Amino acid sequence: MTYDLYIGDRMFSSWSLRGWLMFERFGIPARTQPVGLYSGTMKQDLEPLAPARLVPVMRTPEGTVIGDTLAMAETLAERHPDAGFWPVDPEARALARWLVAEMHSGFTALRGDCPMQLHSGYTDFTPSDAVCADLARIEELWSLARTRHGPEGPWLFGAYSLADVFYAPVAARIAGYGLPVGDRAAAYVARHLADPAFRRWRALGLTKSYDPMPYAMAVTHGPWPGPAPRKARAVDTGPSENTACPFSGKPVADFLELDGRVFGFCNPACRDKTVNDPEAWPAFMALL
Ligand SMILES: N[C@@H](CCC(=O)N[C@@H](CS)C(=O)NCC(=O)O)C(=O)O
Repeated sequence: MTYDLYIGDRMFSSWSLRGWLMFERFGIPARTQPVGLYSGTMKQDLEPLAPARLVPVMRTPEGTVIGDTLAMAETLAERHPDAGFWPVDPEARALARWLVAEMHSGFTALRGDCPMQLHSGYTDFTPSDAVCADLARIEELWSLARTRHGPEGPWLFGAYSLADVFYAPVAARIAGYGLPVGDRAAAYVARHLADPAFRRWRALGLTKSYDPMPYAMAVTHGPWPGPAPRKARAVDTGPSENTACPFSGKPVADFLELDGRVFGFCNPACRDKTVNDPEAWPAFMALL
């Protein structure tokens, strides 16, 4: 028995990213179940989870359904007290809760004007005064946490915590829209984009294409501002260096090429997420 986690489209669903990081980043196994945020199936996908009406939603191994990221975070922290969800120090923990709560209920200008998209980097987006005010407040909170409780970083309270989970999509917005922040905040944003879990989420998201693109904006698009993935491509045939898929252990049937070497996977989904960012996948990198 394990948890089930219901999520929306990875490229755009900021709350789903938070829900997924709660499991992925703290080593809690979960089966991920897609919900059709843009395909029109959301209502029926969520029907068995009533009264849930938004994503993410989780179901515990015992069958309890919990919606809303704040409730999910507290439930997971309570059920897995040794996983490190919250900082250990009570003062740090109190501030971390404050940061999470303020994120959950605030920054409406940033959230409204800059919907999360993990596809590309916008190069000429001009933030409104209200967005700049949100950014100033976010920098104030980040700086407070770092100065008091996480001076060595790289995360807000030193070690990765729920506070970082809740600000990961904020970092993605700052990067994706090229929003102006100071050096310390920019370094924290870059740390999120380089985080292997965040890269896995994006690599999975890139396996799905959209036409039209949700939230498309009439601004100039550049490359995604995170670390450039190593260049891999899908190829039609093997043979591959490996006979078993690095993810499932099943026989290989789909192939990619990286640096002139061919590797195999048990299905196109395993291959494509790896093509999108090979270094995000430790099981694949172990083959190299
Ligand atoms: N307060 C909720 C927010 C969840 C949320 O707004 N999710 C969005 C996707 S990122 C959603 O389900 N939108 C669908 C809709 O509004 O119909 C949480 O913390 O989980």
